[in-house]
Amino acid sequence: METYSAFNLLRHALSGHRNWPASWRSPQLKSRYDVVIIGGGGHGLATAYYLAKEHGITNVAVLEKGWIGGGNTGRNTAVTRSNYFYPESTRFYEHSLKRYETMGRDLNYNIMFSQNGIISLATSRHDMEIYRRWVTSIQLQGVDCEVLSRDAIAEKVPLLNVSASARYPIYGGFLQSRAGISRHDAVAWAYARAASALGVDIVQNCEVTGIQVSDGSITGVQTCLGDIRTDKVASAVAGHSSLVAAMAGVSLPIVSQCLQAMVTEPVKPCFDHVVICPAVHCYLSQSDRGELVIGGGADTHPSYGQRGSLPSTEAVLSAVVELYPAFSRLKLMRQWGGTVDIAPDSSPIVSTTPVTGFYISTGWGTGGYKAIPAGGETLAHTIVHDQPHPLVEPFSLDRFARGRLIDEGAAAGVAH
Ligand code: FAD
Ligand code: PYC
Repeated sequence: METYSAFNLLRHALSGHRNWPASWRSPQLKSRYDVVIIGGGGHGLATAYYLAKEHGITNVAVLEKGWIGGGNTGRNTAVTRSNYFYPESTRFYEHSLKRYETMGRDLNYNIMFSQNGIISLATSRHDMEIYRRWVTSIQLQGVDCEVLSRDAIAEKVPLLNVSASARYPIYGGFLQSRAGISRHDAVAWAYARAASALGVDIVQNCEVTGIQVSDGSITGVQTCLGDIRTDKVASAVAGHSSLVAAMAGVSLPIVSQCLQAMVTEPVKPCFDHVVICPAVHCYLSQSDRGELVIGGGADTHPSYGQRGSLPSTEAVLSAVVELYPAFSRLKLMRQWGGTVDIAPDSSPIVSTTPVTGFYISTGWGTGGYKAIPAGGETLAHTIVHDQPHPLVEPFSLDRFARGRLIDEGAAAGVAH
């Protein structure tokens, strides 16, 4: 397997980019694996990588019904941050953010991670009160975060309408400066290449159609390419989690909804940070290509559609032009959607299940891109030990029976 080196880059550039080798193998499906992972998004691929890298388990298949990274991993807006409200969430997402900070080196892949910071806007005095407590809670975890005055925000985001007569008056906000954005496809490709190099089979166009359970334990899966025997199956299928878990007889408290995003025509650099305004459900960043990347809230009805409704598009764009009047002159170039998996407390579920050998990674909702490294690492540990990794012990499925919910509705605020 070829790695990216200056020499190879030059060699392929001079030979017209015609002979790039495949980054991962296209293996034949085997009839038996030690672990089968359903879903070739970031979480499935990262789990496979950590199984091989950290635990030496390489007889692993990642089965993807479409193409890898074709689900939410290739459809998100790549915001990566750890400014969550509850300590267990901040701890988990901070671990993930640290993994993002070294991912380029760890996987020898340029994921184009720009840590330009995220600013959350307050549009009322009450928002500011909450933000002050929120920042204190984050700082107590040793994570970078600071309250910003309205003037400080005006300086950092000059195109924001901070006038007192604005429809959404700005009272201030808070900043996490280590937050950032990266190239989402690169994260999927980096994990795929590294996992494949360690022996993991990544099989695309392979839909799982059934899960075999005998006496409460996993015995295999059925796929459109044939049956596989295995004792361990992990589901990492985002918005399709309830459907896949039902194949094993497991019921999940997950609602699938469409979340959309859109980009404008490219313009010169004018927007340095990710800026999020939870009160009006809208966030923006500027891509390296110059496009403004815009997103908002999920559609309010459950759906497996990957397009998003026009009322949601209209709501987010009307908020954008109120907050940034200059952007009303930009043309919208593209819009798309993904099916997100939302748990009642807006927190993830990384867990064993009542079926022995069946594990789930779901509930990532509108915020699981940032969680890919930590999600993969902790799910791999959970699969190997049949016990949750300490970082995800609070995020087990049984929390819904125990009533130990971790309500991150506010921290996931812009989109849930
Ligand atoms: P996915 O990437 O969706 O992968 C699941 C895979 O499972 C899919 O490829 C699918 O084809 C496959 N699959 C499904 N059923 C089967 C089957 N039966 N057999 C085989 N394969 C199957 N998160 C952030 O942190 N920051 C953001 O800025 C952000 N913005 C977002 C914006 C949008 C518009 C959307 C839609 C999401 C956003 N998210 C964001 C959320 C984030 O994208 C997801 O939480 C994350 O990508 C989930 O990764 P995953 O690997 O679990 O799922
Ligand atoms: O999780 O930070 C996030 C996010 C921002 C936009 C969508 N999700």
